[in-house]
Amino acid sequence: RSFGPASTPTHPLATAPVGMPSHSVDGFVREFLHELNTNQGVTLSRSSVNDQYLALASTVKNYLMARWLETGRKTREAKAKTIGYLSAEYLLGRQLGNALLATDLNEVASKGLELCGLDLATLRAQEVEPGLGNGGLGRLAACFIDSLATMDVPCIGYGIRYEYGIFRQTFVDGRQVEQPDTWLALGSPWEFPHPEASVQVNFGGHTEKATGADGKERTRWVPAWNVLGVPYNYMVPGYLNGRVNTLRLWSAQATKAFDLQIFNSGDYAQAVRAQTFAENISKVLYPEDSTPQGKELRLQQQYFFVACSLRDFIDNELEEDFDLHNLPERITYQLNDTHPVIAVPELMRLLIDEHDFAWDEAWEVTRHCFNYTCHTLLPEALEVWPTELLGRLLPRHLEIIYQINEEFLDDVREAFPGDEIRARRMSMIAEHPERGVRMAYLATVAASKVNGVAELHSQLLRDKVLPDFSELWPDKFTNVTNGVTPRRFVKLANPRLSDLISDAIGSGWVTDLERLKELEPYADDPEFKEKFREVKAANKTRLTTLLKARDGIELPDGHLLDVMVKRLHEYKRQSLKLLHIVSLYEQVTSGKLSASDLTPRTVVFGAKAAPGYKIAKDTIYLINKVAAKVNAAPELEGRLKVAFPANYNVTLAEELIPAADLSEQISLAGMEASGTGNMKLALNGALTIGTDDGANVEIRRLVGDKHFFLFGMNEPQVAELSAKGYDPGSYYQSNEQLRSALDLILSGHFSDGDQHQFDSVVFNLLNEDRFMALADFQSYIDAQAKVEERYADQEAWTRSAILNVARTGYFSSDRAMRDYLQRIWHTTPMI
Ligand code: F58
Repeated sequence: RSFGPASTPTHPLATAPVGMPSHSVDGFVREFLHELNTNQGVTLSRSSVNDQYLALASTVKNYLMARWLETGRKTREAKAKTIGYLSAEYLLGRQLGNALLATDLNEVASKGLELCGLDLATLRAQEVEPGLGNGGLGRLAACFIDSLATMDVPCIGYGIRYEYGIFRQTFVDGRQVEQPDTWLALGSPWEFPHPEASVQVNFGGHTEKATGADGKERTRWVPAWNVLGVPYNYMVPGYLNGRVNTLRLWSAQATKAFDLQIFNSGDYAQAVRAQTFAENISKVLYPEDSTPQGKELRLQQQYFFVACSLRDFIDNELEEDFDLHNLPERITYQLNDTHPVIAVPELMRLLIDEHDFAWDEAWEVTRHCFNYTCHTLLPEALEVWPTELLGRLLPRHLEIIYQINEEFLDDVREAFPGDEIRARRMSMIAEHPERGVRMAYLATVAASKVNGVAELHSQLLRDKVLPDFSELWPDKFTNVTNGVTPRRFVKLANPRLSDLISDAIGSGWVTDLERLKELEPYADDPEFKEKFREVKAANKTRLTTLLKARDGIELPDGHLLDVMVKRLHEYKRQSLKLLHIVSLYEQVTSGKLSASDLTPRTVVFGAKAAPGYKIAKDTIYLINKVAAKVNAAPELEGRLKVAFPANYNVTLAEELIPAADLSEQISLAGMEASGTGNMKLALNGALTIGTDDGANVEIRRLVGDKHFFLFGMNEPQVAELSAKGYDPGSYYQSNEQLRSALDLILSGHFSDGDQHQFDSVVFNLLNEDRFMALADFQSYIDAQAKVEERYADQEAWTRSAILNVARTGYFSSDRAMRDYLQRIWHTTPMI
């Protein structure tokens, strides 16, 4: 630990606050050209677009720098409580646009660049987004840190600097093919590496008992190998408020131990392999989005970033003489799902083994430091680490977990005397199919608060996933419905709508989204409605231009844009949407339905499948095959079109969402924890067709039944059908429209005559259909008919769309953060 100069500085500039470049166009141009020359080493006339982008990024960083440094100083001085957000994923999206927005530099930059003969949009398009997350969970973390910075709350986001983020999806003959995401290849201007502040992380080995000089027996962990965690800092700017928080991502590097091995063994090649081995830890993001793979490397990743993060705060953020008994006053760790839960035994180990705490003292501190957010209901998504693996990789942690479990089960037995079955049920150690640690139970026991991410989800979490725990500790459980940042997903993504809103109600909504309510009267204002439609139409044109250039996709004019964007998963039921499309195609091509009766509609899919998830990948293939037929059918020309641009990511979301008319949120009730795409689409004026699931429930309550197309079974009905025995075949038999659609797929029509190409998808639907797509089919079709009816009345549709915007301000991540502050973190903003 050594910060600052060795002796007191005497130069006046050495203690002066860092200056900020001027906000004038001239000042900006000077700064930009300076960066181009000194950072990129090129003149403007010889610079590439990448040089220009990198210089622009540096320029914008310079504007944020003084604020960043000042934020750190202010927070340390105030000894304010910090939120330590522990997340294995941050799906950040591009940084430049957000940084320009946060510093109010858009206009200055655009004018300055124009004077240099450059175009801001071209430079922005050069940025490769950091895709360090799979989907909703990772994007939520990114929204939350944006909101905390904007609300002036001290927060450090901790995570992993994956060298390769979520794979780049390509389609080869309609099948998904994954390419590595080389997001760092063209430079990474937003990060600040600090190799000098690296942290050593140990693994493996064994534990020993040793008696110290004081006669006390202590446990010593004798690890077998270690790696270094190198911190990379990223700025997290608040919106126009001068606060810049930090996101600290850890990168794994080989330690000196490996150098020593090179020296000793003389086997250079072997030693370099050891180095590669260490660096593997932060090499790649696991692309599984709902069933965690019990892979050793994944556990290494989890412990790696958590160990670095805990050490970092204690060693670098707290005062040197800080009494760790008071740790909960200075930090509260939010566990983003179970991925960072190994932090619980790690903090216990630090306190007991390295800071000489007694067990009870350590537990007292630990249980006040952590809170846990659960993001799922699928049983297969709950992490269980085999004790064999945990014990081999982290022997001391496994001992600590066993002891936490023992003491916890003593409490259970005391609360429920004689109920041994309950104690076994609640044990953190599962015995089947193999002995393993149930990370969700460990998290629940250690956390002060446990929350779900939407009302329905939190209720099901209490009643179905963790019922014994909620009975024991009813007050531990709470709900915080998710939210999304209006900066990125409205202001940045939809500038036209943002201007229209601000012209009507002022610009306060950007940081106070409930003010969108003030738009309600405009839903009946013909002039506003006309402008609202113009905004949608212009956003569709923007999307059309992009998709043409990006994917060679032609979007027809004037269609209802029907959007289903999310990871490909059976429970999300892309197959149900597909059955709708196939059914329309089948009816029109067989002459049962006249194409002129269809509302002109373009369905846009965006979805990545986990690389090892066969049915999901086959569904992608089927969507592409159906799209090819639909798009080539002359009868459907101008009436129905299916577009599936590859590689849906945050950047594409920002283009698609503002153009959408209809938002598809069609998961089986009780399966989607919350959803956040549903919120983004509603806020951008799309109407939802959705089930009573996740946050859809709350969206519908807020926008009103008339402005939401509800269909399908609700959760109790699903449970009832399931209990009584679900038979998908009976729906196939009894529903002619459904049967014709499925038969058409089975006939090989979409697979060049191959009748078995899509067996995995279709047979699964017919025989198992775990997520009951067939049961909800008719209800979905009926709801789509209502969509078409409403869309035919453009005045009514626009009214509903405006009311969706006006009534969904609740879904700001600022509100979610306020809820966490009040109900979970018990702290307040610094101002
Ligand atoms: C998502 N989970 C939920 N998990 O599915 C979604 O309903 C919710 O809105 C969102 O979290 C935010 O709360 C999710 O994205 C993952 O991607 C995990 C990645 C690692 C393996 C397990 C799933």
